[in-house]
Amino acid sequence: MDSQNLQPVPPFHDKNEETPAIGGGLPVIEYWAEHTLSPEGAKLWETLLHKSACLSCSWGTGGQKGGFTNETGEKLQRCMKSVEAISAEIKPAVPAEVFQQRSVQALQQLTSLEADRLGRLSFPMILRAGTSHYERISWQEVYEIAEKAFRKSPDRVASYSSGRSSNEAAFLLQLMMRSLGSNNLADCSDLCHAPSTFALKQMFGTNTSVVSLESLKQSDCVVLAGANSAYNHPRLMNELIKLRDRGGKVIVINPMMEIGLVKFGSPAFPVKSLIPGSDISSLYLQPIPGSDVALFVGIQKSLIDRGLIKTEFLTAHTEGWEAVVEEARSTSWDTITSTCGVSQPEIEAAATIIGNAKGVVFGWAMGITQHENGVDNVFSLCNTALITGNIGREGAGVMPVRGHSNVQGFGSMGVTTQTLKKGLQDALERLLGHPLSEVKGYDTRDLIEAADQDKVDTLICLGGNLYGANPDSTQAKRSLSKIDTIIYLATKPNIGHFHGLAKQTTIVLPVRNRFENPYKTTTESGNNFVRLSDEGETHLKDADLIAEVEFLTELAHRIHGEYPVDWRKLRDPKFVRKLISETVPGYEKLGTIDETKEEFTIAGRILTEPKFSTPSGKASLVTTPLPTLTLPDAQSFNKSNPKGIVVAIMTGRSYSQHNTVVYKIDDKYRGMPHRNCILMNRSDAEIADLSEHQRVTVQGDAGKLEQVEVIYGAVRPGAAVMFYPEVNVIFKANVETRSGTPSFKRVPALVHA
Ligand SMILES: Nc1nc2c(c(=O)[nH]1)N[C@H]1C(S)=C(S)[C@@H](COP(=O)(O)OP(=O)(O)OC[C@H]3O[C@@H](n4cnc5c(=O)[nH]c(N)nc54)[C@H](O)[C@@H]3O)O[C@H]1N2
Ligand SMILES: Nc1nc2c(c(=O)[nH]1)N[C@H]1C(S)=C(S)[C@@H](COP(=O)(O)OP(=O)(O)OC[C@H]3O[C@@H](n4cnc5c(=O)[nH]c(N)nc54)[C@H](O)[C@@H]3O)O[C@H]1N2
Ligand code: SF4
Ligand SMILES: [Mo]
Repeated sequence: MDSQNLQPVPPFHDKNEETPAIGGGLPVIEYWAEHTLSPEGAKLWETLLHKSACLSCSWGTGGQKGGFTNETGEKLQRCMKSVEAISAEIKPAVPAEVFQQRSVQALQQLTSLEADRLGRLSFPMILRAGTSHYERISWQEVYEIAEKAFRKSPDRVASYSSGRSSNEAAFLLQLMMRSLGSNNLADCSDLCHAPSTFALKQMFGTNTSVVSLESLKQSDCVVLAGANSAYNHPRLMNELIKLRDRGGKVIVINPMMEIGLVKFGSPAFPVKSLIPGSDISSLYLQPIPGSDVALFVGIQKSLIDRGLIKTEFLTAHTEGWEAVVEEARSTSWDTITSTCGVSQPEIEAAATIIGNAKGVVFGWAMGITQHENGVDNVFSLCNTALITGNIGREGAGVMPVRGHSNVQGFGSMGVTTQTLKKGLQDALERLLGHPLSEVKGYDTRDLIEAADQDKVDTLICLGGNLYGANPDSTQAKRSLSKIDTIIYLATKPNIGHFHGLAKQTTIVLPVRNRFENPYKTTTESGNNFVRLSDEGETHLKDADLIAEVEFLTELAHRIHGEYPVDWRKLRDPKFVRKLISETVPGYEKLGTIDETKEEFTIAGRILTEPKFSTPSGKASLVTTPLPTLTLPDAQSFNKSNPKGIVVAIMTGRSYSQHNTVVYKIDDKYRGMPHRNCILMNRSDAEIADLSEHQRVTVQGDAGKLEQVEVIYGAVRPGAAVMFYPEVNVIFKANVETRSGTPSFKRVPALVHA
């Protein structure tokens, strides 16, 4: 196969002058140099070389093979995001005077970046009702308050978690909650890949990627939909570069032309790639936000029309395929192209590549999941994999590209409100000595809604920023203020600690991060690989930090005594690992990892033959209705002065942030100079009589942002890009009903002068 690009440039490529010609490239090296040669450099190197898993994304790097090595033993696999994350963690402590002198009201004025730059949290603190300042508190009092707060009816206590903590902490959290009889285990994955988990379970009986890194290396085509991996999973780019080198093809599906998905300069290939950049996309399709189902049905139709589907495979190993094929056949090209905004020849070009490839891996992230029909999006993508027989063998499959470095581990450990895998549920019930509560727990959105209705008394947050991550910041703040007690465990202050305040008592507890724990911990990557992180030390002198496992076991002991386990013994996570190995299917090897140090791929996850964990052993295809995508008119936002243009905003990450934590204000790779920008197509701006750099108002259904700078960029007309968490103030939660995930990628808003 020749490796030429089918398109010289993507259709909507009209970028602004500030956008560089390639993603990655020299700025990455400059960042490395700037940080590793700075005064913090020594500590940074020490941490990079420490045997622990990278803090940042789910691609997974580091662990026992050392800081720069991936699971297949390849070197130079540590990216700049990793340096960014470490650099934020090795900052000095927030000086005690900051909290003595600044009232909470003053702290609320801080931006996300300013809150993070305060430094590391280093002592437990409390904000009591009727007071204005956080004050230091003893651990003794923390435990007393927490124990009392958890002695409530199980339906009125809840947890929220973010995927940076260890498997051990995650397992303990859910066991503590389920021992209470509560299933209220909200998790950041509810806002993220929950639609993938839901759809994969229904289709394949599994919750995660079925592709290993090894297997990805054998594919000759990758379809990357709704994922800006050049920024968010940079080491995945090395795999795409190598795939192009071996003659393979990459199809990118994204309404925005992300420069790093067109050409990427990777430091792993200093000579051939770093400066000139390597070609990534062979074909770049730019659908209307939220229309991926139509695009995939179009690809299926074209495959069917040209006899490129694998009927034998479908008959032998799947169910429900006839209806999917019939649906694609009977949907007209007009309906397809007008729904997704991609032309028939472009769709056919994609089908030709997929249909002729030897092995296709379909990868996706938030552009697919964060929609009102996110589950259908995943269904339609997986249907496409199935009808072409691209599953159940090496070099092919479906690969959700996950978020946080251990978000997938949280799911495996049972931190979820979705139905548990049978094996896990049975094991937990044996442990507890009775069936798990059948009450559906609160996922993240349910939690906010329940709190808003005064139904929650106590909340524990293991990391994250529940306030900042949710839509409708005004509602999030109001809801949290109706909860009596909130306990935040965190490494660093964030805007959630200042805005997400409880009615009576808000406690913020400083925890050790992954490379500072006094014991070993484990994490699970998006590729189903379990990594072991060594114990380490903190650089913070005189700090009163706690290890998450220590806090959770002590709290659980106070609440539950010795039921159903000896919690204090579990303070040594070696014993938690034993318990996990006996409870979580596929995790058997965790029981001996302390002796063997052997990191492993979780049993039963990677599909190398078409045998599925569904009741019938076959994969199910599911029909996917095409979405009807309309935007409200200007009048519905502004009755008196309906001027301007209504666009669908894709809210997400800038180049320099990790979720709600902002590291730098600009986004060099999209040419956006600061956070308060809206990137839009020039033609849309002109229709609305707006010009580049003009300051405008962006009005959503929950609020507005003012003085927003218009930046022209390579996004298709009708779509726009803005950054969270700031943008979360303007829109209400519009939730995908099966998974609970908000539609962050199609936020209708009026842009006007
Ligand atoms: N550096 C860094 N790395 C991270 C994170 C971070 O914040 N910073 N966050 C981590 C987490 S928790 C997550 S979940 C992942 C997120 O990783 P991504 O999902 O890659 O991140 P997003 O910024 O949400 O952007 C998704 C992409 O989807 C595209 N998109 C939007 N709408 C649509 C659509 O309707 N269809 C299609 N096909 N595409 C669409 C957007 O243009 C954007 O390029 O990254 C993880 N890694
Ligand atoms: N508009 C919009 N909103 C979104 C999204 C979007 O694309 N658009 N994306 C959504 C997605 S995909 C996600 S995953 C969520 C992210 O939501 P969250 O996971 O809730 O938020 P983060 O910003 O990742 O949380 C960062 C905080 O975690 C704490 N932390 C870091 N490391 C540790 C640790 O080791 N232990 C503990 N206890 N705490 C630690 C630090 O205090 C830090 O401030 O946001 C969602 N919200
Ligand atoms: S790709 Fe992800 S896991 Fe690998 S070094 Fe970069 S941030 Fe860390
Ligand atoms: Mo995420």
